Amino acid sequence: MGTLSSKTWQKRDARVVMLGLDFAGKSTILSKLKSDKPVETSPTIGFNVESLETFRHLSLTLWDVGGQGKLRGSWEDYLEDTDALIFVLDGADKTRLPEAMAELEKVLNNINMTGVPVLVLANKQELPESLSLSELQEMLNPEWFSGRRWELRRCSARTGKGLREVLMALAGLLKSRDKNCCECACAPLQ
Ligand SMILES: Nc1nc2c(ncn2[C@@H]2O[C@H](COP(=O)(O)OP(=O)(O)OP(=O)(O)O)[C@@H](O)[C@H]2O)c(=O)[nH]1
Ligand SMILES: [Mg+2]
Repeated sequence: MGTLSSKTWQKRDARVVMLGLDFAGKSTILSKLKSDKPVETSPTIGFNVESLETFRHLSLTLWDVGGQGKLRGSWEDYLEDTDALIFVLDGADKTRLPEAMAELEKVLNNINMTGVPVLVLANKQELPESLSLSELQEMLNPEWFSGRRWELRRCSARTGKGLREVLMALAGLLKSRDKNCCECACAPLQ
């Protein structure tokens, strides 16, 4: 029988905050990650929080915060001691993407977000009108990501497509902040 070093068994807990405009699909993502069952959501007032056990002995506490305009003022209250941010876009709603990008910029400029890795998630990818990775990448200003690791990914919380990769990306972002990104369509900007 092989032996495993204590480091291998060491469990890591990470605090991850998920933000994005209302209707982007944050709560659907959280539910799908937790139970893999189809869910009906209603707009989140306040937050939902779940503990998730993932692979590589990584456990997450994932905070899903309501994204309606009147609630966004409270987003900064969730950013302290955050290990990673997931910012969810409705990748099929072109008209609201500029608003989403403006909110993302605000969050990234928060003092508590300095150096914090970011996963930008374009949800609803199964919809035919959803934007491609390259179209989305053009909307992201590289300067926002200076000094942090980040990835851009597409997923569908409805079908579950891409969600396993979301967890893998998160694990990678959390594991090493200085390792070069290799799995996403975009390179992290230093
Ligand atoms: N087509 C499609 N619809 C989705 C997907 N994910 C979520 N939705 C739908 O989008 C709507 C909003 O989803 P929520 O998860 O409640 O959105 P939210 O980001 O939590 O919204 P707030 O709580 O208001 O911030 C619901 O009708 C979901 O069923 C997806 O991948 N594809
Ligand atoms: Mg919600």
